[in-house]
Amino acid sequence: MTGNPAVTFVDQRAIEESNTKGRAHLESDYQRLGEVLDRTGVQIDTITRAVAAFEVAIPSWGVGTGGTRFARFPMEGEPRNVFEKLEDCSVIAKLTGATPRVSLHFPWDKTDDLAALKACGDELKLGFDAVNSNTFQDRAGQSHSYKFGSLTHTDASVREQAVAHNLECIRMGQALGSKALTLWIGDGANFPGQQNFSRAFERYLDSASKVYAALPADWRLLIEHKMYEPAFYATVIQDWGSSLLAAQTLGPKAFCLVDLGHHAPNVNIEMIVARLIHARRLGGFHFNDSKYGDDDLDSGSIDPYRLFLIFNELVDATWRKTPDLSLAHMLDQSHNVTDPIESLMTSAIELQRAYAQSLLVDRRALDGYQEKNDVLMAAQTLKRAFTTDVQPILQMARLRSGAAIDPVATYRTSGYRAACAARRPASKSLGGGIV
Ligand code: LRH
Ligand code: MN
Repeated sequence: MTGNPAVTFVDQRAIEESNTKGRAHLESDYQRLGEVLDRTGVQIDTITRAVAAFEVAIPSWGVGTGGTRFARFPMEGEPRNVFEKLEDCSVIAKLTGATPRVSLHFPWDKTDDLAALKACGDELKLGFDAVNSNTFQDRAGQSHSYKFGSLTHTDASVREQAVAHNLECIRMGQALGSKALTLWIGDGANFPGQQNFSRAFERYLDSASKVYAALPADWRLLIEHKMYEPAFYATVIQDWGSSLLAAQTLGPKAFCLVDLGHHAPNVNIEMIVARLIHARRLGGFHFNDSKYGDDDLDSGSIDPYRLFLIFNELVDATWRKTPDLSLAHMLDQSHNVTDPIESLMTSAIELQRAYAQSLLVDRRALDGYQEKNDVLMAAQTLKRAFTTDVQPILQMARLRSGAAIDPVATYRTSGYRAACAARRPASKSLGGGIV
């Protein structure tokens, strides 16, 4: 791994050097916030420890420049294979201290040498979170097309091909130490009449039960619903209801994964989260933000209050002692106009911000206001937490875990991107598409 810019350009020395500049201001900001929170009975170090323990997985497909169906504008030093993607992920992990695992996508990250990939992860201190299958694209040499669906295709041989691919993903994930398979399929219809909704759902359950049966004992299946795209009239797993029905039908290892961008604008996602927690079937998230469709924008960049309200439901569930709530937090974003490393770092931090603010909610007071229908004070109790500037807590959590007080400044000073540009010839592909 010598000459690996992730190791040479972004090392502990570079981080400590940049932290020296910001440490003094941070300590006084932190002390001041500590005094303010102390007045409300909150120990600032308790929040900082919780934030430092918060982890979110990086999508391997997010470190390359993303695009739309119209175009993709590659940037210099793009990762060309899964090994270079891991290098970039390790830079994000070192500078934020919050992203120790990577979520891979097959066959985009397929390699013949899984042992080398595992060794690369170990060398870069990266683990492997949920693996993602892909039966929404055809690839060279594939016997059957997924044009009219995959796990729900009317042709059994196409369904078998899709099931086999998912079993292959489980096998590869096992070799890497992953413990979950994220199952998102684009199957659906573009026109009324094109598909029988019930038969398609039954075919889904039948195929998914074969994938479920292949899950190792300690694995989970994360079912990801999506309102539309690539199907533009009906999607087989279109909403949380279809996902929950499927999870409850498949078995106790099946859970629902909530991708924030997979809902119509203004849908109350925090309510969906509360319902899936009630059903004991909330398995995890694909965090991003959006204004219109599945825009896959940076988390917290459009509607940070919505992100806060989602974390508020998670913290409230813990407050209400909801049993065995273990969630797979992952980012799922497409970076079309920013440096993906910078976007993924700031997005991980926006999740920590929403989490820290949710921990500041005075839940005893909130319970009281809700019981007494003191609507205004109930709403104000949430707003007070959301409007608390927790920046010193986020920075102190990074400083205390050996990460960078200011990850973006440290990254830019490191010259990592330029080093990658010198080492990784620019990719020629200008076509459209998310990767
Ligand atoms: C579908 C999705 C899914 C991934 C893909 C890259 O929109 O959110 O999670 O497989 O994006
Ligand atoms: Mn997703």
